[in-house]
Amino acid sequence: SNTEQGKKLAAQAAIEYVPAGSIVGVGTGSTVNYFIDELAKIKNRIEGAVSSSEASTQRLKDHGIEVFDLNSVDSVPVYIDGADESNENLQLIKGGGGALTREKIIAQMAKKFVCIADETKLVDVLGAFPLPVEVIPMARSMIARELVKRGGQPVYRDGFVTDNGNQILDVHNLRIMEPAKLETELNDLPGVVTVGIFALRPADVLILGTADGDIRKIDG
Ligand code: DER
Repeated sequence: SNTEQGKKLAAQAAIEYVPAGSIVGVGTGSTVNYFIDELAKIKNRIEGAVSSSEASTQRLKDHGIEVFDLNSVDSVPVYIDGADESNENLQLIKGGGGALTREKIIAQMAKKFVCIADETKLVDVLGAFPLPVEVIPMARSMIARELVKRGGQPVYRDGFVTDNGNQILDVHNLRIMEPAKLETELNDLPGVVTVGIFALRPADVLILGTADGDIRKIDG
């Protein structure tokens, strides 16, 4: 499909941001899976990777790429990850794949966060994609009520447990006009582990693959 083509193009273009000899930060999702396959072609030029999910870790290992514990590195030169939505300011909605917490941890460490996506992910206003919020199980209903107060329609991702043993609320019906403000507000609620808004630390570069076979780059 056109979006798969766009994802692959963006993933291929991201390789140029990988410094030789580096430990590469790797995100999660179908677009990142294309990136991992591209990274494997240059694996003798890199030291290894740090990963935001068990799924990406397994894929990297299957390609013979060494995966390091994040605690064993003191910096991450580049982090490559997808997004569910991005606005023009490279503020993102992430977490569709449920890996938002570890993704946000590595993004925080990364010197350069390169987001890869097909062009359909670029939107004017964030929120058409339901906002993932990772929560401590006992706080789920309390946080859901807080989200309703803010105009959201939270849906429990029933049966899903994150790599960290927590649960996810997907919040529908939000139009996020001030992403950093909402991220900060929700961060402060007891029981919220991670908010799938990446605005306080947005991407540095957004690479979009288009349906007609081009790529478009937006610098933060
Ligand atoms: O869950 C995530 O944050 C993923 O990065 C997601 O936002 C993008 O997944 P996709 O590349 O499969 O669309």
